[in-house]
Amino acid sequence: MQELIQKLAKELDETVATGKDSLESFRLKFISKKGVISQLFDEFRELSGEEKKKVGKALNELKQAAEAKLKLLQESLESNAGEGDVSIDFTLPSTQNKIGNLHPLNLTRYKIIQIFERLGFNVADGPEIEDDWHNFSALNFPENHPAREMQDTFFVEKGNGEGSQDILLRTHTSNVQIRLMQKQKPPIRSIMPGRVYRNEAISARAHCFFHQVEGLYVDKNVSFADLKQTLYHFAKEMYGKDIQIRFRPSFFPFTEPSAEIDISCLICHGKGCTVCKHSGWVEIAGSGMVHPNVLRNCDIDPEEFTGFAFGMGIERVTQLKYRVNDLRLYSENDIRFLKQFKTVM
Ligand code: 2NL
Repeated sequence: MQELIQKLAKELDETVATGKDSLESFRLKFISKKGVISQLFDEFRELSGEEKKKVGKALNELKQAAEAKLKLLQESLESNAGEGDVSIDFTLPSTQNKIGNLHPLNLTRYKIIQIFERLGFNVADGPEIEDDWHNFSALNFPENHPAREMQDTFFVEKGNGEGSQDILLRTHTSNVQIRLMQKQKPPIRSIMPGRVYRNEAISARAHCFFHQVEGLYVDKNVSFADLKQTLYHFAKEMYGKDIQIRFRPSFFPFTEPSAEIDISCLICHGKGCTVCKHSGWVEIAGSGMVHPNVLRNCDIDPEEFTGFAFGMGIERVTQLKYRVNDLRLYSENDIRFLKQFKTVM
């Protein structure tokens, strides 16, 4: 029995607990009613007086040592809680950082800005909530123009018709050009990208907000030839050198003469398809020579200076470049749509 006590004392000494399970098996083996120490006490009771003297002390020491060890193991396990218990599998693949990409409208906007910056245009910005004068009157819109109706424009505040003006969500970025011409005299060569608002029912082809880039070049001797060459250069940079463009006479209150700009259809290369409605051409921008009244409204003498201006929809330019066939996709935040532009640029 003495030998067994010694052997158990050694084993007890060497025990380390690596978790709740090993602590429990230690308890079962040494401390519990059916454990080895309890068994030894049963056997001890059967021994003769002489023999009891020999092993009694050692057996009591073993029991105390076992109880002390259990306490020690419990404490060390508690202080390591959350560490010793958690097993980390270093062979698992790491969590991937998902890298996003630019929104297609931003891709197009940056591309447009890049093209015009190389031609010496800078970027100007202005308010989206605007007064009637900067959005309509200064741009030579007549008093009764339909764009000034509630059906077409979102009004924020109604003016009283005397001192105060209507306040509205801008319907184009031309308000920025007006503000620029008021504070900066020619030469002016700027583009104005930004969000604009129209009171439209939302569908695949119309939305109540969209994005525009307008451009303005005012200086001495700016001609329609400058306008044509600038936009031809833009079309080639945007869609490739084989693109063709054409100017169609049009009307805007703020330009005279005015022209709509078409590019040759990128889908069918002029043969005729549903995108170009079998005409071979698709509209990309509006343009013209700045109306003398607009220059006068900004205190620029139309006898001394002339200018051209143009405006294009960023959604439209994007649609033709990447064949997006529904305007709503741009603002639905559907990741399946957005991530398709990852490889662009
Ligand atoms: C279109 C047409 C256009 C302009 C915008 C402009 C601005 C000033 C003076 C004269 Cl301050 N013109 N902007 C000129 C012609 C067309 O936009 O269809 N945009 C999507």
